[in-house]
Amino acid sequence: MADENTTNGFPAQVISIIGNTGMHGEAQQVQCQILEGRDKGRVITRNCVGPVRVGDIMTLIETSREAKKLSNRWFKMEQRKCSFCGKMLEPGTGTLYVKKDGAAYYLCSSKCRNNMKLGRIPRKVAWTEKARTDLNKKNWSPVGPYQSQGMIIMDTERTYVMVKPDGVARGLVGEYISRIEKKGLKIVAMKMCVMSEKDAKAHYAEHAEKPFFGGLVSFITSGPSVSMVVEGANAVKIMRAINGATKPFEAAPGTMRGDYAVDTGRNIVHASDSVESAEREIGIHFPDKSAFITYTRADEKCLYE
Ligand code: IDP
Ligand code: MG
Repeated sequence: MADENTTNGFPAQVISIIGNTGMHGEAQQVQCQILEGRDKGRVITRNCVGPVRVGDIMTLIETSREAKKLSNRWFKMEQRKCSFCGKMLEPGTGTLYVKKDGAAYYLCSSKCRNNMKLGRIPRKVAWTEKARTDLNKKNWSPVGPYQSQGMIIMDTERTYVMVKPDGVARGLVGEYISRIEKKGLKIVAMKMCVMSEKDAKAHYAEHAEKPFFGGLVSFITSGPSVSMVVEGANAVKIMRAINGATKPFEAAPGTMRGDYAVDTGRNIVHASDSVESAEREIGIHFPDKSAFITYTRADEKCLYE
């Protein structure tokens, strides 16, 4: 299924193992953060065949056009060398160190680690001054040994959604969360706050020139709102569909706005309009990565094929 001709992949790091699919006993669902390329920083969920550990760096490889249509992608593990001595690492050996900025170093043994910390000159590879400084600053952490392989099948995305102050005031938070949960999407971060003017202006920056901008910012900051990050396959499009059209008189019955709103300026909920907007908006409202919680829903096996 993978197209060998399209190998210009980019790396993604496994940040958590979120469940076993039960296939071959080795298959597992992992959450990865993309480290480079146009999707840098994006967190994705993949089913991996083969043993994969937290901290593994995998290369995301675009698949053939046919497979792309199905939004399928495959992962391939990178070949790794010890960052100190340059020796090829056998699968299942070595330790991966990951810096806070995502840079990854592999060390084959504690001897190499000590040598590196002591600032010794490696025999075979150029250990850069920057990397040595990074290591001495201790702003990195070991994330365990790695093993090879990893083939990835399913695409997951995150979106930012909000119950606006009118929705909160009208007691519609529970209704909205209920719809998200029943649909099968996963809430991975949630907070109630009164949005600051700065965040509101950043959030609605695309509307800065519109006549309703001032009113929009003052309304969105006028009382508590509930912000969430929602995850799942096609989460962005699904949440837009759950919300309904911007103008409530155009919103279909069965959508939040179709069921509960009348006026465009009081349309109770928000959802990012694209993956790019979602990333931007998540960055504004959830700048702290520790706000995200990884867990498995009991019904995930029924939700995804
Ligand atoms: P969206 O929320 O469906 O993404 P946008 O066009 O991005 O819709 O507009 C952002 C928000 O600005 C809307 O949800 C609505 O609250 C408000 N808004 C949009 N158009 C108008 C308008 O013509 N008058 C008043 N408020 C508006
Ligand atoms: Mg919008």
